[in-house]
Amino acid sequence: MAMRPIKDTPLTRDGKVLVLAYDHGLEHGPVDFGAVPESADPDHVFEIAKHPAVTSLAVQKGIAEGYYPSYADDVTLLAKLNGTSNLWMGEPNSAVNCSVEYAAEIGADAVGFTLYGGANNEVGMAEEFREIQEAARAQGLPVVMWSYPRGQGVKNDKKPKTIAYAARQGLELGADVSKVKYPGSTAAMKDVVDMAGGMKVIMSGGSKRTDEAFLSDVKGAIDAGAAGLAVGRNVFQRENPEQLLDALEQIIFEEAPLDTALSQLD
Ligand code: FBP
Repeated sequence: MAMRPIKDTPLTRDGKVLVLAYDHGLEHGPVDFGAVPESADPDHVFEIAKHPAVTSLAVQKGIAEGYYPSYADDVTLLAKLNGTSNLWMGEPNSAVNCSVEYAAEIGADAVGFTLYGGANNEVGMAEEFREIQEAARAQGLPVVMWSYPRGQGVKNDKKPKTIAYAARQGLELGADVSKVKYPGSTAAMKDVVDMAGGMKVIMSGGSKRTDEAFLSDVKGAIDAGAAGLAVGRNVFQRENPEQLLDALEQIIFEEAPLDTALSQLD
């Protein structure tokens, strides 16, 4: 199936995507930096993002404003335009905290937006997405949807059919890339990709697990036709993130077998 024509740079390399996600300080809080304390320092993660496997770094506005100027020559910026904290205990919802125009002004090459399908405020988030998607088209910036069914309308957000629906929401609402949870197998991920009509689907990294467990999910997603991955904790919670990025580069860009990628790791 033909991929929809989004420009091959800056968000992609050879049509593939590896987003290094670093919005966890807002979304989850300091707990995500406990395993590797340096990871609380944005400079540490911007340095990791210079790895050639990383096609963009996703951050919130404040991190982009404060740190991106020093890395603009080496890192592609994906500005996350909405976000929420773990302190919020209501239905899943996400405040828009940056406009497309301001993101472009501070150097963004692409924009990202979380849609919680199934949440009480899904309608509001979808309307915000409309504004963002149309403004991004006007600026020529690709749009990545964090498509996460969650909330009162969703009994099980890991169900393959729910994840396929999430990818389809991205296609229907005009995203260039939808980032979805991995449904647990290559066959289920293939159904998700098939439902996306040629829009790029990328797998969400999830909480940190062993090298083998994580890379085998990534390999399963790539074998299913996913365009790549958005990953945070499985990279910055490792003592040697570069080594894991080497392995991801082999799986995503070189289509290497899992064993080959695993054999490079300590
Ligand atoms: P991870 O690879 O760490 O899961 O990061 C990807 C991401 O989408 C982040 O952008 C975001 O902060 C986080 O996952 C959301 O995780 P959760 O689904 O646990 O709220």
